[in-house]
Amino acid sequence: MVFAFDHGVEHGPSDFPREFLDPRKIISRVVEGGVDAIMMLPAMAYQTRDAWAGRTSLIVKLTSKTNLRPPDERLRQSTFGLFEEAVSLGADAVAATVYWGSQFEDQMLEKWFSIKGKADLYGIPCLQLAYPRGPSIKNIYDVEVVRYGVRAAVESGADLIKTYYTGSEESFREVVKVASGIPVLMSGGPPRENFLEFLRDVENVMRAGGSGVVVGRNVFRHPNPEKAVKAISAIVHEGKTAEEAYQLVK
Ligand code: FBP
Repeated sequence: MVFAFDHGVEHGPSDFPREFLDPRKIISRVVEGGVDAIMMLPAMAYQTRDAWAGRTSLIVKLTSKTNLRPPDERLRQSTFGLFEEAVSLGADAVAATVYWGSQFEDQMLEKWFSIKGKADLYGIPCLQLAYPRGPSIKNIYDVEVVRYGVRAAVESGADLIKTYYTGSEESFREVVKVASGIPVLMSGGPPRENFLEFLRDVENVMRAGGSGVVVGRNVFRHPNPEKAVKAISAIVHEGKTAEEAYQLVK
């Protein structure tokens, strides 16, 4: 159960409830909830190290983009840190996004392979945020395009794949199948009004053979982030149903 915390760049600070504008506050809360790892950009990982180091695992994400860019340019991720920074931070894994279907796919792949090449030398796993997104893609949650992105992630050497939930256990099983053994994690997505519904998605992902989830907004926008982490972890690690896990947030 990974906590995603790159939103300050990807979406801007308006994503965060005011009490969490100090990143240490939310990081301490999710650590308290027992999160398995936090995925963040290198500078944020460095600045908040007192809140997470020695208490949870770290996935350093090395690419990002802002939504301040013109819409077309948002289909490109830029380098957001050096691989060596991730190593010096003690990263357990590194991550980078590829928008499969973007007109900038080739540039993101160059970054991906540069990171992957170094990560292989150090024996550090590489998580790919494999998001189908581009001018020809009408529905980014369509099972066929998600499968295509996941297959491309496998063939580009991803050790772990984070991608969109396709809306049902049955369709996500097809996504997991195409990963042929590479762990697939669900990307959290926009915050849900009904947390039980979000937990049902997590349950479906796990029943479909998914390996876990990487969640940001549905945790840091939850009124009780520690309990949200505990509930999600109960499904991921203990095989609890969504209804059982929901009792933990009450
Ligand atoms: P969420 O659980 O908040 O969706 O976080 C997952 C994530 O992939 C983050 O890593 C990233 O900041 C964001 O979603 C990307 O959002 P968008 O889909 O708007 O580009």
